[in-house]
Amino acid sequence: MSIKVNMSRRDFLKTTALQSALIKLILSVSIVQAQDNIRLNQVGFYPDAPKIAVFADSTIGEFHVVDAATNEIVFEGELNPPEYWELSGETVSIADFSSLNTPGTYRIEHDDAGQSYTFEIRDEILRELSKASIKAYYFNRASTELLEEHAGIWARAMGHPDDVVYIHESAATEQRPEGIVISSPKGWYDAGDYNKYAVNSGISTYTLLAAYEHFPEYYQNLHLTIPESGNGVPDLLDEIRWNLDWLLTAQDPYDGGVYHKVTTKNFAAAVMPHETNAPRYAVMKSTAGTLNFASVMAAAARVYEPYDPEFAATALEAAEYAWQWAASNPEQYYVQPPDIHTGAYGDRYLDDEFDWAAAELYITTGDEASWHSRNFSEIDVGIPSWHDVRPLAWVSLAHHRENLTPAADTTLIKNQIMQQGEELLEEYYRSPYGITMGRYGRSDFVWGSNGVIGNHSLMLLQAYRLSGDRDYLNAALANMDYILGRNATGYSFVTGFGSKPPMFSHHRQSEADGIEDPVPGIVVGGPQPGQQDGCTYPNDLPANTFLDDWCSYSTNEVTINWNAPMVYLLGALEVFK
Ligand code: G3I
Ligand code: 9MR
Repeated sequence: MSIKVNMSRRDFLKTTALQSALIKLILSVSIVQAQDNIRLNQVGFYPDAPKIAVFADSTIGEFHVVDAATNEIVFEGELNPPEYWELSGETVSIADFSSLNTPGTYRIEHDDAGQSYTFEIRDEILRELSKASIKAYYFNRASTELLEEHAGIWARAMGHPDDVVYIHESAATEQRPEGIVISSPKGWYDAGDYNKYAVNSGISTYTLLAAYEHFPEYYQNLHLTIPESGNGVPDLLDEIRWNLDWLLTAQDPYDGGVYHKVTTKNFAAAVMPHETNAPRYAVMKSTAGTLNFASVMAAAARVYEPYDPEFAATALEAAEYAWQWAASNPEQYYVQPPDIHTGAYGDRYLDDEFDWAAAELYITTGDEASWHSRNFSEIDVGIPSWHDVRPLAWVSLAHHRENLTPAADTTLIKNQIMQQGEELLEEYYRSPYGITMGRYGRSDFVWGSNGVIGNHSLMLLQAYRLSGDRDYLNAALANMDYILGRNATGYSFVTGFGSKPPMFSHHRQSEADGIEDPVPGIVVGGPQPGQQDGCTYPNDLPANTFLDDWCSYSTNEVTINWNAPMVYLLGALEVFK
């Protein structure tokens, strides 16, 4: 661009300002693009752990790592040969700078690709995120106001007292006919929506209980600044209790069956919780909801025993009552009534729910009848999800293997976990991104794919805990890198963490509160090609179909069951790093 010599000073200044703005714009655009093309954990790395960035666009040649404060080159390396990943349609190359282990703040540079976001190397790098991922549950509490001293700028009024919940026609019994009122307060909102679902509560609450059960000392020292902090009970258990208290109210005291959900008839508009006052209903008792309840209560009975034996006894009794109901009603599949339009969590295959509940009851009570009620030598492992809870039975059995009665086959238990771990590890070695997503092909990229990778990691960590082989741990850590930016979209998928986090998640509170930053510590659903919401996506590749937009509830919503494995993973990484 040239400047005309005969222009006035004012015009000259204007032109120069324009030019420099243009130059800045061009520079910033190219930096943004470059940052998007170098995918790495945008939060950072533990000093002694593997450190990897992934370059898009078939990049080759040398890269270097630069100290962000001094601009000094502290590491030089060569990109690995590019490889094609069919699930993202990209050819990517890995930059490995694992041997850089001096704490500091850095960025990566490459002559063609430009520079990455800055990141840190330090001890306890995931500690704040570990806390925030649990605090997310506090932010989703129903039936309470969030005070500024706990919630900061996200303080809000109480929503959904749920002391008036109507028995829906589908749930009517002689003792509790249609339209009578029960009280069913507390609990966490499921997700971006404000309803409470027993099935999804099952896996979510269990996974948090497992985090505590497996790493009690870590959580005894993790302070979350919630209303119960300082009451002598670890904050994580206080938070879980909020949901257990709700779940207990979802059991029909007359027969032990559990309502599938407490819900409005339709999804609320994008308003704050206290701005919705549509009636709430307890809808149909289901075998799936009841068995999830039984499993969680049986596990809770163990975990709360040292802190509140009375509650532990109540939980166990409730679990056994639920089990009995399910045994006499094994095929009450959830059917969405015609006037109810909220989440269905429908599941027509319930063997896994029976397996899981039997395992939890057996572990807690030592009653061999529970073990023998299922044929464990025929039960697979797999990856946990709200509709496949078999693996959770194995997770609990493996953790308790040394205290089981002789009926249990501890070799089988160990082999099952290790086989699952090895299956995932193969993909970690093979994957162009160095992650386990893609082990089960396109089907890893379903609605809630970030929950899928979280649960891959949960299983990898069980294999690590049994074998001590750090490759399993490193694979789980790599999956956390994926969540925090080493993925095909270039986003860190957790609100409030990383340089490019989601800002417009499908979370009603975050959408409605008028605060720029969404409620932090929440992982969004993640890429998947279904496009069930009808939004306009840039492409339909499984690992790339993602939109940071309120519109995108199929990729950008949040839920308690996707955060839970992330909570577990973060705690485990902070313990084992
Ligand atoms: O199981 C099939 C699998 O066999 C098939 O290969 C695959 C191909 O698409 O689909 C699988 O089913 C998917 C199912 O989840 C299980 O993963 C469906 O396509 C998919 O549409 C379905 O999505 C569920 C979604 O609700 C819609 O029902 C999500 O898992 C579930 O997390 C989500 O849950 C919602 C609640 O209903 C309401 N609250 C928010 C929450 C999160 O969005
Ligand atoms: O907001 C709802 C979200 O929480 C659910 O997961 C999703 C799928 O069941 O549905 C969303 O609600 C949408 C509804 O299904 C269709 N109309 C638009 C709603 C979102 O604004």
